[in-house]
Amino acid sequence: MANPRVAVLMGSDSDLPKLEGTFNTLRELGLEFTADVISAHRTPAAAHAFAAGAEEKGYEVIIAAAGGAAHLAGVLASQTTLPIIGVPIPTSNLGGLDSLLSTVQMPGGVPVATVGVGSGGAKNAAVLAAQIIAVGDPDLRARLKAFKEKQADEVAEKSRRLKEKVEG
Ligand code: RP5
Repeated sequence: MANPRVAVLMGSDSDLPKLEGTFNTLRELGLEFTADVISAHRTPAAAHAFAAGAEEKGYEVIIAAAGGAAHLAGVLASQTTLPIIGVPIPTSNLGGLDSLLSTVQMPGGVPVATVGVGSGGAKNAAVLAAQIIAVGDPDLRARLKAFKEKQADEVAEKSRRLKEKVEG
């Protein structure tokens, strides 16, 4: 993409299927992004280097997804003042509570904006990234408003169908 404003990093390629909602929503909102695998534990030097150079490359927000001992978002947050959104990946051993606590429990002064575990969280990471960037981008703010209106319309349609089915 020509002008990526969001970097989506994941601790392993095994996380990719859980991030479908992130990528689809970034596309829907017209936000350009890059995606890569960087591990806080297996490639710590790459994690430090990416975060330290991200601002200079033009990124405005970093989304960091990891599971288990999920330290990627926190390690990135230690090296940059860009906003970091942490996505805790669901795990088969502990259900993602491990990922959630590892991502969210940051020490004071080094925040990670942590979204929920699961598909809602993956989608919300993209929406939150857009909302952060939209503070200085009226066009993106308009796209976000349209996105939320579409969501509301979909609920109204579900309500109509449900009433028809249940009430007759
Ligand atoms: C984390 O360890 C990754 O984010 C992934 O969720 C988990 C397992 O990684 P793999 O063993 O599947 O590569 O760092």
